[in-house]
Amino acid sequence: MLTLYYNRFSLYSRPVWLALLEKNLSFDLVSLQLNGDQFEAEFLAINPFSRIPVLIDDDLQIVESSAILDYLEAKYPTPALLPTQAKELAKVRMVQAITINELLPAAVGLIIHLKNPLELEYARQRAINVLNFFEDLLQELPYFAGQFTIAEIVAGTLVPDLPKLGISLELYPRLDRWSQYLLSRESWQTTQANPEEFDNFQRRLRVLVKIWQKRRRQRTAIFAQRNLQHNP
Ligand SMILES: N[C@@H](CCC(=O)N[C@@H](CS)C(=O)NCC(=O)O)C(=O)O
Repeated sequence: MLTLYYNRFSLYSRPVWLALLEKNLSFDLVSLQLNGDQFEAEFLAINPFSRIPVLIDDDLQIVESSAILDYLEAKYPTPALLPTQAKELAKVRMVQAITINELLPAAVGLIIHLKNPLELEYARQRAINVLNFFEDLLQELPYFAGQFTIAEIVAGTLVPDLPKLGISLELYPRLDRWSQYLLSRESWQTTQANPEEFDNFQRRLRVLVKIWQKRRRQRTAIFAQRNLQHNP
């Protein structure tokens, strides 16, 4: 049996949740609040890096969202969420990495830097840079790689929400059409937050990010201290 440790609003967890739904797998969900429960010993035994998602498959514990997505693809290849053609695979991996490395930090910046105009503008520019790139890459195709893939699953958890963060998709008609289509899929309807939930999530994230950074610094200091005691 598959078990996914997640949070409904976690931008890293949602692609895994979507992949499980798109592949029609049965699975259990265990929700973490991320208000400190990720630092409890019980969860650290599952992921010592104190992050979600984690997928458990019998005696196997998999951390890191990309590793989980690859595992699901290899173990449950139908329906396929990765293309086999070199060019199409490159497109999927580009969209996946750019979403995680560029768009996700930009979206977090748009949420947490409300009172810092310089940081806010940087986050806006970063998001716009990604949108321009994705609009070109999508061409007139329904999906980035011609078929529904992990590119949709990963970028599709963020791009459709950008208007709620003040970045309209009007200038990106291909991405806008693509987003509307994804939002109509059953798996998106199951996992998508409604506007009120999304507002609450933004408020919560502003507080949580500070708690996570503080707790992580404290844990690092404790490890360093222990290390010093064992190796003076
Ligand atoms: N590289 C990891 C990142 C996971 C991650 O940062 N997850 C966030 C939730 S979206 C988390 O668990 N944060 C808790 C924390 O930082 O303490 C992955 O791809 O799975």
